[in-house]
This record gives sequence, structure tokens and C-alpha cells, in this order.
Amino acid sequence: MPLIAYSEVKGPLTLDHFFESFRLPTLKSAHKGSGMRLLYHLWLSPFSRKVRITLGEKRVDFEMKAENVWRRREEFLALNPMGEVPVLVEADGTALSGSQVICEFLDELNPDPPLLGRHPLQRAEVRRLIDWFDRKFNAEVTEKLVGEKFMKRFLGLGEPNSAEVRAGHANIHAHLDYISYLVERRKWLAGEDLSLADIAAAAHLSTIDYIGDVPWQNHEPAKEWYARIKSRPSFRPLLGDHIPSAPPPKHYANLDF
Ligand SMILES: N[C@@H](CCC(=O)N[C@@H](CS)C(=O)NCC(=O)O)C(=O)O
Repeated sequence: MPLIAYSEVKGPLTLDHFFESFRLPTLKSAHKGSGMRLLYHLWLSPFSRKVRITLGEKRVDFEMKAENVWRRREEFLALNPMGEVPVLVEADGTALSGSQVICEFLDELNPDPPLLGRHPLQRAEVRRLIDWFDRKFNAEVTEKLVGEKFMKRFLGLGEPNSAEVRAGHANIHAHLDYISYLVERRKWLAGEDLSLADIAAAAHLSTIDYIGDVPWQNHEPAKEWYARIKSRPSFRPLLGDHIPSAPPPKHYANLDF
């Protein structure tokens, strides 16, 4: 059965067809109507963590369910045909996919405090840095360290590629230097207020910190910034994460690390 009604439309499109075609997917299981939002996630997914922190900053209650994305469950694919986490299911069963889509939705739904910035230029800077961390940092560091050292083993895809891991270890220094550069000039990464740029950056770094691979000792201003975000109530639940087969190092949950 097609996931989007558009392919079933016969004849000319009417406005009704249009709305029917572009309706968001909905969850049809027992959760629907439970009154609580549900976040499908993976424990070391930076994009899921970005949404978890944002939900915390917005003081939105939610439940979580780890989704083994590699199983390609039908019910999950019906929610997000890309087969990726995060997916946020609203209390009425409507599903939203993609961390940026979900975070912007939450920011619009609950604008106080604004996490994208108050003015167009601020928002442009927040978005530039989100793109930096979700695309550049993710490719140059997260995938080379967490992807190779953790996810590959977890999924039974073989041993980490040592050249990739070496590149990840080398690349992280330039990114930590950039964070230091920014917070020596601004209070938070994109300006005077905490924003989704800080949340995206911290979400990625938190997964690398979980595997003990962030060289904090050589990057004091970045460490001070991370300590500030780490001590926020929205971050607290992440510090309690514990994967039994791969526990975090001791410093992971310490606010003074
Ligand atoms: N652009 C997406 C990326 C999401 C993503 O890459 N999710 C990964 C986990 S970190 C995933 O679910 N991968 C499963 C797959 O590729 O099959 C977002 O911002 O949410």
C-alpha cells in the first residue's frame, strides 16, 4: 500500500486530493491517542539526542522507544519511509521525521525560549552552525568515531576501519578549536543565547564523549562551554544513558570532568 495517498489519486487533482495527498503519516497502533508524545530514537544517535535536548528545553513531556532501524519494521517505515530515527509521534498519532523538522516544529509550537533566534540574521547564523555540526562534523567526526567504533560493531558490520578512526581523531581537534573560537567571542555558539546550534553541537559531542573520544584536555574554552550545556536540566537524561554492552567512561556523567 502506498504510504502517501498521492499515487492513488485518479483524475484531476482537487483541493481535497491535495490535502489528502500531503497529510502526514500517522501511527495506527495502541499508542495513538495515549495523550503522550513518543520519540523513536537510538541511544547513540546524535540526531535523536538533538531532539531529546530540545524537548527538554521546551519542557515537553514525552516517552521514548528505541527503534532498531536496521530491522526495517513495516510500522516504522509507514511513519518515516526513510527508515531513520528520530521520529516524533504526536499525541494524536501524527508522525514527524528528521531532527531539524522536529526541532523547528517544537520551536514554533512553544516559542519561549526561542531556540532559532529572534531575528532573521540570528536565525541564519543558528542555521549555518546547525548545518556545520549535522553535516560537516557528522561526516568528519561522528561517523568516523561513533559510526566506525560503535555502530559498525553493534550492527555486526565488521571491524572499524582504522584509517577512518584515525581521521576522526585528527579531525575533532579543528572542530573543538572552532567551538573555542566562537565561545571566546560569544556567550553561546551562535550569539548571546542558547540555540539549536549549541544543541546540535552538544548532541554530536555527547555521543563521542560516551565512547570516551573527546580530547577535552587540549580545548579548555570548548570544555567550559560543554560543561555549561551539560549542566542544564534538559541534558540530564542523556547523562543517565547506559548501554549495557557498552557502558560509558566514568567522566561521561560528571558535571566536573
Ligand atoms: N537528517 C536526519 C539524519 C537522521 C539519521 O541519520 N539517523 C540515523 C541514526 S543517527 C539512522 O536512523 N540511520 C538508519 C539508516 O540509515 O538506515 C536527521 O536530522 O534526523
